[in-house]
Order: sequence, then structure tokens, then C-alpha cells
Amino acid sequence: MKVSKIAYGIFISLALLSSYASNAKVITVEIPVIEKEMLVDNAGTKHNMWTYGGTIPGPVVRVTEGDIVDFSLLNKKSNKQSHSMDFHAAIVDVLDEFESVRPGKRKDFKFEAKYPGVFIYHCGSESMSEHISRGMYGVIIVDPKEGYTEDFPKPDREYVIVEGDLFENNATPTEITNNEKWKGVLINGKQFHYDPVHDQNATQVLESKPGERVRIYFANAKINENAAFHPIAGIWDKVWDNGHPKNIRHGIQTIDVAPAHAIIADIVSPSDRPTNNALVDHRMKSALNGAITVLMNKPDADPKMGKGTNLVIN
Ligand SMILES: [Cu+2]
Repeated sequence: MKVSKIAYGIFISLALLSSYASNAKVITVEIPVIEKEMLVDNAGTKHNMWTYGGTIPGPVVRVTEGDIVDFSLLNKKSNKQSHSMDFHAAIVDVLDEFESVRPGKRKDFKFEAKYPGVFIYHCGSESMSEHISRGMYGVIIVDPKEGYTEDFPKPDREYVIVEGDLFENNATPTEITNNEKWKGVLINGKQFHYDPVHDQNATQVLESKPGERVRIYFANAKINENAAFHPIAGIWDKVWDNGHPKNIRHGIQTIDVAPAHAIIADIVSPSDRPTNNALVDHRMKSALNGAITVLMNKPDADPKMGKGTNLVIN
């Protein structure tokens, strides 16, 4: 068996599994659950969060359509809660693969990534509202086996943006479920993460060069509210619902993304001058409480940002 490491905790191996196609590629993914205090804004506010791998969102899992994901969830002994893993890209048994495991225990399961696209993953343990809103979510990208086509062109840069809720640190599970003690929206784990326009403490923006095709993998991890994803001063050139290349739409202003859903959206800025976009959840309650991301399109854009595995900017 040939094994090579492609990211922290994610391994790829070429192996034969009797129950799957004989040439199936096996991607081994191990994610530890880590409960810890984390910064939730650019000003230094900390909350008790529960995470996959210590980050919000959790690690981006990236496979190709038809691959077998050989997954292990490790619930650390030092944790207080039971946790689980619900991959929306998996077709399995909710009572088996997605069961909760106590601190100090692990859960291993395999699934075939049958459909291409971008899928959310999240914890499903009681109370699911609290586990999700304390940060237990991420995305798995399943690249189409055909590769790039005219209707699914190769992007110049790729970014993952995941929206989540922020509740008061002391909110109870019932309050969270009812959207009480709601504080705002996290973009990749922080309010106004990439928006120095609305938050003087923000230091980061997303970058591209003028004219580049920028692909956004957008997931809505908020527990109750849809997202209305719009690129201010731009138009989504192409949008793929659920990220499936066949679900293509053209020239879209605002995409409605339900809770626990994800889409792919491309934006192409003018090539003849530097411009800026604000990628916003146009529900104003979301936008003005954290869900605005600045995309700067400039000639000296960071050559590494949005390239390779650098999809979530921290
Ligand atoms: Cu959990």
C-alpha cells in the first residue's frame, strides 16, 4: 500500500477494498475533536468552542468523485462532551456511522464520495444546535471525476467561506435552538474576519488579480437562518448548486443557501483595473453582525492566497 500525507490528519492511499471498485482510491482522514477557548472576533473576544481539529471551520477534506473516504473521529479524553460526525457527502446509516462517541473513544467508518460538489459536515450529537453553533462544522469538496470542462472551468484561485452563528457564551441549548442570545455571524470562525471596512481590528482580506476567476466554496452552517450570498459590485459569473457541475446557473446576483447547504460560485473581476468586492450575506442582520468579506482584486495580489491547499485563510 502506498501512503502519502496530503494534509494534517489526511492521508491518501492506493489500496484495494473488496466492497468497492477495484481501482478505488482510498483517502484516510483522521480528525480529533478539540474543545477549547477560541477567538471569535478580531478584537480578542474568546468563547468556549468545540472544534474539529482545533479550527473553525474544521479541516477541508478534498477528494475526487468515486474515492473512498476512510474516516476516523477521535474524541479526546480531555473533552467533556460526546461528539459525532455527519458527512453530508456520505450515504450510510445515521444510527451507525453517525453515532455519538464519548470522550476517549473513536469512531471509524468508510464511505464512497458518490456525488461531486461541496458538502458540509457537522456534529450531530445532542444538542445538535449547540454542537454546530460552537463550531463543529466544515466542508468536504468532492472534485468531479471528469475534471474541468467548459461548464466547469479551472479557477485561478479558490476560497472556502463558511458562515456560522455566534451565541452568547452562556446560552443554553434550548436558547440556541430558539435563536435566543444570538450575537452574530462568524465567517470562518470570526465576525468580520476579512472586513477591515466594518471592523477596525480586522487585518485580512481575500485577494486576487484583476480578471482572475475566483471560485468560492460557500457553506451555511447557521442553525436556523438562510444565507443570501451576494458579491457587492459584482455578479456571480457561474453558480453550481451543491457544487455539482451539472447544476449550473449563469449571471446570478444573490444565491439563497439553506442551513446545512453549500454551493460553488465564481466571480471574475474586470481585468483592466483594480477593484474590490464585498462578499456579503445580504440578510442585513447577518451582514452587519459579521457576514461581510472583502475581496481585493489588485495586480500585486498575494501569489499564494487561494492557491493549492491554501483555501481557508487564517
Ligand atoms: Cu459535537
